[in-house]
This record gives sequence, structure tokens and C-alpha cells, in this order.
Amino acid sequence: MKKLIHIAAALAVLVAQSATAATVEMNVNGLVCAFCAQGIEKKLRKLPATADVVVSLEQRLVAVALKDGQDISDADLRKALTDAGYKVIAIQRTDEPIDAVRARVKTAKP
Ligand SMILES: [Cu+2]
Repeated sequence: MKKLIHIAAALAVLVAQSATAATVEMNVNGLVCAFCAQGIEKKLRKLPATADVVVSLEQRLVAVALKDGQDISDADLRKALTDAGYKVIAIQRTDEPIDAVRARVKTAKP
């Protein structure tokens, strides 16, 4: 019986972890102007699992908020940006709300 409780606890932790990966942040090379930013935002917003998008030219950062319980694979994100002519340097999944990312990139502007 004790073992079962441990398994249940372990499963609960796993579920909690997957549910918190709400935002995907990508460092992208080739982002040089407002048209790049708009194009990327438009493209990513078309993905069915996308809830919100933040693009920062200054930081060459693209962040995608995922809809509850949905996901976009790294490969799909990479492909969307590569097809548009950009190079994805890094992808990180975080539990930082997209509004916090938006505020962070805004305050970092010169
Ligand atoms: Cu551009």
C-alpha cells in the first residue's frame, strides 16, 4: 500500500511538471527588423497550440505561450523559423508566464 502511494506521488509530480512548461523561449538569429518580428509572430500564431507570441528584436528572442495541455515540438518550432529564413540557436521550455517575458523584454529595451 505504501508503495502505491509513492507511485501516485511520483505521477502527480510528473503531471505537475508537464503542466508547467507553459512557455517556449527561442534565441533566433537573423531577426533584424520589425517586418521579421511581425512575420514570425504571424507564422507562430497560426500553430494550433499557440496561445500567445512575444518577439523581441533587441534580444533576438521569440517566446511562444502554449495553450493548456498542448505542446509544439522543438522540431516543429525549429522548422517554422528555419523555413522563414531564421536560425534557431537555442530553445528553452519554462514555466514563466508569457506576460512576464513580455514585461522583461520591454524593460530591457534601450
Ligand atoms: Cu526583417
